[in-house]
Amino acid sequence: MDRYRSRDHKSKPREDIQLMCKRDAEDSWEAAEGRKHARPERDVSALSSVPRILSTRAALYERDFPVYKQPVEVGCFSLDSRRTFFNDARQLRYYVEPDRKPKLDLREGYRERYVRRDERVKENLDHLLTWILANRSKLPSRPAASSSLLELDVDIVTWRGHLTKLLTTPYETQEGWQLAVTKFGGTLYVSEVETEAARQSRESRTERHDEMMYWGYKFEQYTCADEVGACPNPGGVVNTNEAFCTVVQTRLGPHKLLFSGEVDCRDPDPLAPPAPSCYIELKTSAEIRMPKQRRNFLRYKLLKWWAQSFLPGVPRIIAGFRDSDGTVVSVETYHTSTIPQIIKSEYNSWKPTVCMNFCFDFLSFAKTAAIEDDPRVVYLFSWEPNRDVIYSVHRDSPYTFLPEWYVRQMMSLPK
Ligand code: 0WD
Ligand code: CA
Repeated sequence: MDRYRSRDHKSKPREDIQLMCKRDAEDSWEAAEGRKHARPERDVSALSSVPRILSTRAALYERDFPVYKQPVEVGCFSLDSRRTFFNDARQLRYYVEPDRKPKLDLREGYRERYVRRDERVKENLDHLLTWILANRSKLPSRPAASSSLLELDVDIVTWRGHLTKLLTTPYETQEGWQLAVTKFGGTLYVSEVETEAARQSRESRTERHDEMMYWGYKFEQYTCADEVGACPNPGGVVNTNEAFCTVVQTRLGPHKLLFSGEVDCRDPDPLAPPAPSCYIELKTSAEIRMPKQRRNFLRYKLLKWWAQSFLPGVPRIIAGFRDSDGTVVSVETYHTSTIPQIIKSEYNSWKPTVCMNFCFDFLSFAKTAAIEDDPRVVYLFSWEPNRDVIYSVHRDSPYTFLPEWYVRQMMSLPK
């Protein structure tokens, strides 16, 4: 079945795209073309053409850990309670350690003081694009090959959350994803498209689930203050429109990345290391009582927590463990860099190198697929658990996501 795949992954060139086993390939042809017949025969010539699919099988990505440069913060921005953009850190909050034996009621305020962001509004990359336009002069540029314009010297622009989904894909068994990719000025812009399944699950969310989503934000309110030295204000309103986002630059192998992620708070010590090392990610999770709960926590939750914080170089994750009534009864610090050691002893656990190599290969795959440099063209990459990544091409479709204001302003800056 490994007809097209080299067995010695370590000797493979890094840019190589993992080809798939025959059965996976056939499955995705059916999914992609929506038909069972007239499948093209594979022959040797297929090897030299652009790959049409990418396998997500973990075993294919067990190579050496790829080069991932220490992420550097190049800027930040804030979104206020009405989702208005500010090119500054006004929404950054400061961590305040809770008591040793806390009793934080996460349910308090759910009915009276909870303002939810409207999740039907799809913002795509818009806030990040606004930030790029406002900070163009600070970003590395390269002369464009075919015009008198300056291009961003970046290969990929996206949200951190989209990269997190890529990192966890080889181990994900529940939720698929769709990523829209547009090549513009030599840069690939990657923006998520809500899947039909995700839309249905959002629209049929139960009251209990909605309340549990609130718990994470309530924990932030108990542990964050607006100013250094101030106290948290658990009597205030929880408004999920508000956000502080860091913008970082880094490199994964040859892929130069510029991405942004929401940051919960920072170390209040003014002598703490510079961003992103002073940032802290806050999480809540159910108390661990049974071995099975511990196993699920290590296998699934810590994978997501690690991927999300490793990407932007956030070194600490502070977790509030809650009982079934939604009361935080203990608080634990996880160091992002030591999570791989915590999970290593688990049987059949996840591997950081698999996550990073899959992301690496997906970005290479996207670069070979998205050849046409046109803001109105979208290469739509789709993945469902137990399938390969497939893609389709769309011109002037509802998938187009780069706004006209961005394209126009990027094209109006001469060299
Ligand atoms: O409109 C959209 N479809 C999206 C908007 C998709 C992805 C992100 N965003 C927005 C988010 O609202 C956020 O402001 O982009 C910003 C940054 O996102 P990210 O950091 O790349 O996203 P991710 O790493 O998935 O989430 C980070 C935090 C979450 O923390 P937890 O601890 O739960 O992982 O951002 C928050 C949340 O606190 N967050 C959101 N808040 C409101 N609405 C959402 C959301 N849809 N997604 C994440
Ligand atoms: Ca968080």
